[in-house]
Amino acid sequence: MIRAFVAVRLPEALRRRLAELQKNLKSVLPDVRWVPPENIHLTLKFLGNTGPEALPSFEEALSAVAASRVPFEAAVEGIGVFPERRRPRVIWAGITAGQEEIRSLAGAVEQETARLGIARENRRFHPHLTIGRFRKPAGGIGEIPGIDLQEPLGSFPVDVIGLFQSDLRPDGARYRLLGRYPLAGGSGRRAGRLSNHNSSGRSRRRDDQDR
Ligand code: 2AM
Repeated sequence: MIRAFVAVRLPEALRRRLAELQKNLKSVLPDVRWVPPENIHLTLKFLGNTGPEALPSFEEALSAVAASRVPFEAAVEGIGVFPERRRPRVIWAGITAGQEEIRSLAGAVEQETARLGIARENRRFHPHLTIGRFRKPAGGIGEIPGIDLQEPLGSFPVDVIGLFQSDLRPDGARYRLLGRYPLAGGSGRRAGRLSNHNSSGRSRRRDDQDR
């Protein structure tokens, strides 16, 4: 079985900025397992376990969704937690500009993958970049001293969606890019700048299983 998800990769400069943020947070949040910067991504849809024979239909669905969409830029700003400040489990960097476009893109991915038998999320989709996961319930994030929680962190182009495989290994999860689908601006409207993102890297095993 292949554990698969649909996500957008981040440019190197933004990853470096997020790594800096993680470094600053480390001293005040010792009980967080930080996602290796090369593994930080914007998840659009978690597909779960699927047989390899299903991949061509996912590829077809994703390229159809992407082909009809116009690229855009997403801004990353501030940090927050899931599920709530009182008992944080996941710490993330937020998305400001581009949030509605991401929601719409994720909605289209969800609709097309639902046709292929993938369960819909019952939670409202909240675009975010997971940067760490708490090992155990911790205090409120609003209490972190010396960190500007609303800091602008950069931006990234949403111009390609990726189909990823997550291999759970004893030393962490490894993400592998199975296919990339450029947002081709099918409506003929203004297209944003395009860039390529490579994929490789790992995150810790339990990171991948927490949500
Ligand atoms: P997140 O880190 O963006 O919050 C690959 O495992 C990605 O799929 C993870 O980055 C995680 O999203 C998301 N994911 C993992 N397990 C999940 C689950 N059970 N339900 C929903 N999303 C999940």
